[in-house]
Amino acid sequence: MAAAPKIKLYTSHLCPWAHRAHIALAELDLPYEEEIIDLSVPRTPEYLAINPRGLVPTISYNGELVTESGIVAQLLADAHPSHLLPPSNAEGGALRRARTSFFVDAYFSKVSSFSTKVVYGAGDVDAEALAPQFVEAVVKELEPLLQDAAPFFGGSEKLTQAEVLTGSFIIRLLAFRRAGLLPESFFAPLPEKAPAFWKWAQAVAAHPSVTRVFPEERIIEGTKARAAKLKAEKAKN
Ligand SMILES: N[C@@H](CCC(=O)N[C@@H](CS)C(=O)NCC(=O)O)C(=O)O
Repeated sequence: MAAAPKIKLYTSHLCPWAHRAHIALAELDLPYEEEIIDLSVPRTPEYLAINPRGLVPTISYNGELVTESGIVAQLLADAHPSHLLPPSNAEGGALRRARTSFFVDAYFSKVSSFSTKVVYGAGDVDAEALAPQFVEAVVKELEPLLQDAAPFFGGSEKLTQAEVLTGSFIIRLLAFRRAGLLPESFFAPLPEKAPAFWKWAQAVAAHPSVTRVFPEERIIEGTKARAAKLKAEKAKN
């Protein structure tokens, strides 16, 4: 067996993008060291030398620095072929990778903005007007792609790259509901109108690789603080 890679993850446990890397590492059972980057203060020159954009996550993989969560997750999946994502030269692999990418793209380009607007709009957006648009987007864009979920994407019993890339956002969606940051109107129609999505979302949010790094109270506190900051900045302009 090949030696385990030496991995260091520069992360914040509050960040959904960094959370993607944690989910992939958990699912691939890869040991890693982590360094927590405090996002509440300016980045140190040392961290800016590691990631000039100043964002988390960054991964050091056998000494090579890679940034951007989607690319970090891709590197991990490609370096460790597994149930997450087949190699492109495996039978059916290229098509499966395309289906996975399409699902992730559908979530981020067609669905996520409705909930994000409400959560970070700090009361300044009409949540009740956005809720039916969110539900409609879930029904139109995601529900058809989850018909064979078992309970994970593409008929998989185990998490896949689709969940690595969306799971941190799905678990937050449900946590924002519990915290009252998203109204019931976002969720009430889903069990009936998008039963496959609803079942999938519950399974994703309960999976140990998704819950492993998820300090819910701190995340809710941080989300409220960020929304308040954005509101104050808007009031100034
Ligand atoms: N496109 C980036 C986004 C990463 C990102 O926005 N990270 C946030 C935390 S969730 C960050 O590092 N923000 C720096 C800051 O707030 O100053 C990725 O996917 O890795």
